[in-house]
Amino acid sequence: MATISSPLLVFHHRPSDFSSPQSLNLHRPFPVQLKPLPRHSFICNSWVGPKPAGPSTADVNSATPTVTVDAAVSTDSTSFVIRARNKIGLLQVITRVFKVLGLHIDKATVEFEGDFFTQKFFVTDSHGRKIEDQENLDRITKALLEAIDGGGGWGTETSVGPSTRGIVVRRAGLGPKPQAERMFALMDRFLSNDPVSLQKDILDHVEYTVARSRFSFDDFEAYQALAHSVRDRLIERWHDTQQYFKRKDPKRLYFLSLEFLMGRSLSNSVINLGIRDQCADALSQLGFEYEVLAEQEGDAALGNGGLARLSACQMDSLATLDYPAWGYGLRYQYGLFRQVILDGFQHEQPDYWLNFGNPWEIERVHVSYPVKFYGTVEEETLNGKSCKVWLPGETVEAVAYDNPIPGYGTRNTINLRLWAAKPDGQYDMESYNTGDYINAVVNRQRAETISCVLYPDDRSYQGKELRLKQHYFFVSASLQDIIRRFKDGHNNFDDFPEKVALQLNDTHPSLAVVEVMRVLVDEEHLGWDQAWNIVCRIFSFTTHTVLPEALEKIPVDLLGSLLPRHLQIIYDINFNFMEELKKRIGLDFNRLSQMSIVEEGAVKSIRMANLSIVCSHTVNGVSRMHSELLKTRVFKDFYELWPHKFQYKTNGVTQRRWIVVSNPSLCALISKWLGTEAWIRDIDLLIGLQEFAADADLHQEWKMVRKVNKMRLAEYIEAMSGVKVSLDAMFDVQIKRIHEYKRQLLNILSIIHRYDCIKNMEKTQRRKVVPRVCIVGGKAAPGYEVAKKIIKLCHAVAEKINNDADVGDLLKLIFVPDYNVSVAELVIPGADLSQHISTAGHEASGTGCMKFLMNGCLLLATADGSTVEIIEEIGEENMFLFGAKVHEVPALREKSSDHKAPLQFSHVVRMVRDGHFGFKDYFKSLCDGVEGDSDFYLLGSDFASYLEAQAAADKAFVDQEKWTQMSILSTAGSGRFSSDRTIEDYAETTWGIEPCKCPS
Ligand code: NBG
Repeated sequence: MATISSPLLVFHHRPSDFSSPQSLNLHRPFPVQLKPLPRHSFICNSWVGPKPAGPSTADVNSATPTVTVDAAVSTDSTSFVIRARNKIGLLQVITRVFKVLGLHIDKATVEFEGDFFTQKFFVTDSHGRKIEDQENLDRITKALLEAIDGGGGWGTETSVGPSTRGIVVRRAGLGPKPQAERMFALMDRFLSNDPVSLQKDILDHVEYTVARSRFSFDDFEAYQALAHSVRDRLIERWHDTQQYFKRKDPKRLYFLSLEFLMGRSLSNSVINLGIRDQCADALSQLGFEYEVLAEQEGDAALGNGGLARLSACQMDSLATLDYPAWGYGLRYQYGLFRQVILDGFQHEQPDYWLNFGNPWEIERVHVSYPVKFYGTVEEETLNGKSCKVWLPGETVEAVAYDNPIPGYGTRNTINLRLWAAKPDGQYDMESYNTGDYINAVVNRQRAETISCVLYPDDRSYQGKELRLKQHYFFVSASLQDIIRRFKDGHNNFDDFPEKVALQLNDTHPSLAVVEVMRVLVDEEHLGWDQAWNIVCRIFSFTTHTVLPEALEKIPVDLLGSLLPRHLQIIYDINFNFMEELKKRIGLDFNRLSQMSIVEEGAVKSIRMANLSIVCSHTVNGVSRMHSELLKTRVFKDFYELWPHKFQYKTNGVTQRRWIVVSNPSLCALISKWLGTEAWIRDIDLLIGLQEFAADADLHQEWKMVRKVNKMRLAEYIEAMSGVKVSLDAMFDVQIKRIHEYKRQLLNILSIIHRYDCIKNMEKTQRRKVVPRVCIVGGKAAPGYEVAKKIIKLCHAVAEKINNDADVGDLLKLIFVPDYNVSVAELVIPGADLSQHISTAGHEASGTGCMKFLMNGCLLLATADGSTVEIIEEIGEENMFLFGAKVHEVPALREKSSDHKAPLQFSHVVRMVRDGHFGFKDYFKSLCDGVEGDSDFYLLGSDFASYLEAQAAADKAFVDQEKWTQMSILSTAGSGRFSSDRTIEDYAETTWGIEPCKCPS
């Protein structure tokens, strides 16, 4: 139920205002709950005179609003009878229409009927006379209908009042009142983007938003003012897009994800709005540098890793490709922890990212919904039918924060709505009355903990109550919002699948399937079969992992206590599924129990992945290889049962963020050689670079761009670590979350090997060594001991190497602390070589590799995840491939340890064991984990081919022309890995949505 600003409800609270609408404060909304009032609570059914010729019986059940004129009912005024579905702010809009047309409302009445209301307005013209002229009556009726339907630009998503751009009624014959004309004149304009207007806006924000004087604002405050100026422009587009979507009413995609790694917004927004240069000019005339201000922004890190950054890329593509989409997520107060390194050890510090305000969000205090937890379920009889009623034990309020997401080269700006938990409006009078005021307030405040902190484990999900609460809180608020929006224009749930596609981003939002069942059956009173039929047509499910331990399971006891009705529904879904399955496969109990949604183990649990597969129409992996693994291993049984449900969608990343924003020099160079900027929207054009791959001029310019980026990175490294690195060295990068399967340890061991080789070389041999700067970065989950030891080992080895003057520039090892989106934007363009070296069959896709590829960085990789498809695009000869293939892995694991590891491997592990880098005891378990039979991730058996690939990279680097050609071909072949391609594929083959482009 929405808490909204509706004058309808003002009536509810203040019936005495009813006959005098002028006394209503239309601009100051009341935060009260909107719910269809039960019949017995009608507050104003004071019909005057005979009942007007109302809507026909056919219309009574129709969602279409009607406006009728009843001229006979009063001699002094004309009555307009409006029947419409009750929705947020509608009455405000209607009242505004009369006002704008210069009409007077003498009196009004309202009657509620379920979701509908019938409102009667007694109206006179500006001279206080009854309106009888038919032409005028028609105009008013038309204006009202347009306003109610949202077609005239009156209604907005949040009902903050009508927007006047594109308004229809102001040209009506009656003519608006002079005040309204003035308001239109002022609001009818868009903000201008010339430098002078931008300067004025920025300085206004310095003074009125940031509240600083002209003598006392610093770079950060200038950034804030700039951000607010950009945000104003985003809001204009956001409004227009939402109104347009509302008018067109297309099928919409709702992207449900618990994590979004948005990074910074300023640079991305000015690029997508096309005002980057204007902003830079405007600022430079004021004595500020755009780049310096952009650096002031902190990262929005509301996610862990690949999955979360993918969501952000996909939002960018959805907006750019004009899809009618909304994202939903949680507004964590603490994002992903900050990684601080002390003596080489990782420490976690809270990321209170909202400390300095967040200019990019719009707080919607009146868009809030109650979310229920705990309690009991009772059986009641309604209209002779028995139904379940959930009596919750706790209610928390979800408040919306909107984040506009602008598309590139389009006016479309979509919404990412994030929910924050707040105490609800119900007070525990008991504790207040007993005088325990402080405790009562403190208890209520606890509600906020739900959206307080992001869980920092990216792939192990223990059944934690707070985590489950977060999931349901998110799901419940989002669905209330989605269903409310659907009911605004539709009254038959059978149309729901025609209008709504719900995307489950991994299993975190899977409770949504159960929640939709609960709402349809318990609240909308649909039959089970009808509700189930709807559920099965709206959900699609993407899984982002191959690791069984990452598949969420929720203990039944926990679920039953927190969400008692949901557990019942899950049991019912499972019962029906098991019955269907028995008919298909017979009494194969082994298989039945493996496929069951309920796991009967030591801890009886709900398997969220099974639940999602059973209830979704499609299931997909995030690369071709991943999808194959799902079909043949992880969800084999389900694939055999429903082969048609399984799809593959190879991930992609947005070239706007990963080339245009983060590598402007490369962006300019590509546009120059392709003769167009069109590739920024149409990535397939990049292939055109192939033609120039051997062109000497391009080579020179390409090398220059790469050098500039390397210089930027070298400066950063020096500032951060004090280590000066040579620009002639190969910059070799591995940045990603630290995980055993991603094998950062393999990288570090090979660096030790390289160091050892250099140390043992003659002077003449050393001259042939290709100098390297090895850069490693990534966070370890706070409870993941092995990952933390890997970070420490990296520092210990770096300490030794970087301080060894004998080795000098031949080898350096740098750990980049606190790796995040902004760090990636700096590091990726400056990398020569990047490593994606997971054990084959473990990386679902990988998206970092795509960002490096687009930036012309060569890949050193295993044939895992999406790398397999990259090979197809650019050819094996343009990268350095090594290691066991996925089908070889099981046999290698069986092999006895003696056959696996080469001597060099044992030697470097021995160096660590012997304390060559100190911390002998601390590193012992790391060494034990890769030797003998415990080398699960096959570091030993891949070591030899890894060293060969490294040697091949060295060799290629010596021939700079060859290297540059490979680099150009990497960028040229990266088109397939744009999230634009992925999103188009989802839109067409999974969601069934079409572009809905807001006119410019
Ligand atoms: C990650 C996978 C990556 C994949 C991204 C995006 C999580 C939980 N999973 O291989 O490990 O590229 O998801 O799909 O972040």
